[in-house]
Amino acid sequence: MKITVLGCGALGQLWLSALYQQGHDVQGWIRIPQPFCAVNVISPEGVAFNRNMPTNDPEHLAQSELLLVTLKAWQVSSAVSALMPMLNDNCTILLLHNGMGTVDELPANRLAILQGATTHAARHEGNAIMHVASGMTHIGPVTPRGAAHSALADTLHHALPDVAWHDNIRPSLWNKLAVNCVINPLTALHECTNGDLIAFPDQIEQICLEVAQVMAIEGYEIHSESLLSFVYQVIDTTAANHSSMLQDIRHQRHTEIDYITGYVLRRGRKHGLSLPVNTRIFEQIKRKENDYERISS
Ligand code: KPL
Repeated sequence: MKITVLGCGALGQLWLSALYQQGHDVQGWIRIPQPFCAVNVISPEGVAFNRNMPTNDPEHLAQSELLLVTLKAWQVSSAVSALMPMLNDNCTILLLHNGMGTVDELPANRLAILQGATTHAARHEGNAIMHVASGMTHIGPVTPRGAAHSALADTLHHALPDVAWHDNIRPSLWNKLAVNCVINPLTALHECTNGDLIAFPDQIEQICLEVAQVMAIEGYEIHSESLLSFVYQVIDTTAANHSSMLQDIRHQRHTEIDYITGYVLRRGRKHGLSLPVNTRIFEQIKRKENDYERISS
């Protein structure tokens, strides 16, 4: 399959290496064009993949059957909108990022768009990407034309298992969103690992209750206790992780808060819900972000 991977960070390199090793014709796409990008991934078993992969070939992009988007949520709409006119009608776009709401920011288009949520954990260590833990990727359509693309789950599963297809992906996206609403801002505010969050059960419960309220009013069958136990399960399985938001704050990068807690607040506001706990957390993260973004601008 001819594939372009947009974004060559940790998750992008993971997919580039996995798809290449599965025999796909794959290139990367990066913001500042270069003839190639160095892909250097160490598997959970310690096996290294090290190779220069081609990047930013417009002909390859025009013929791609899949555009796999591994950017941060806030980078998605401008980067994907810029590439859309160059894609062929049969190209499927798969968005893999934390949070929700990016698909609503894309211009009206003719393309099949899928979104996914993944639990693979990968992080930069020096020049290498450590694939710290294998995980599960759930994908499914977020535009009507996406519904016909379930076979893609098999293709991706062979490259980087496990991948599961969902005709209705939204419940999985909301469950992951709830996890990110708890773990990401709390680890950034308390400056702790995911596992250390068990010291803050009240905050965890209050965040979950509010997210469950929004989910229920949006029409998802949800019990706040099962959401809470799902969140604790992820806290447990990722206990040693430094969440992506904690890393973003530590490196003074823009965070994904607008698409995580911010998305829940926007949906809640639409239904007239006030969500005081998530509102306060959103403002605390924004304040941290604004502090360093103001200094650097
Ligand atoms: O998605 C994550 C992130 O850090 O962004 C979790 C699931 C919280 C794992 O750290």
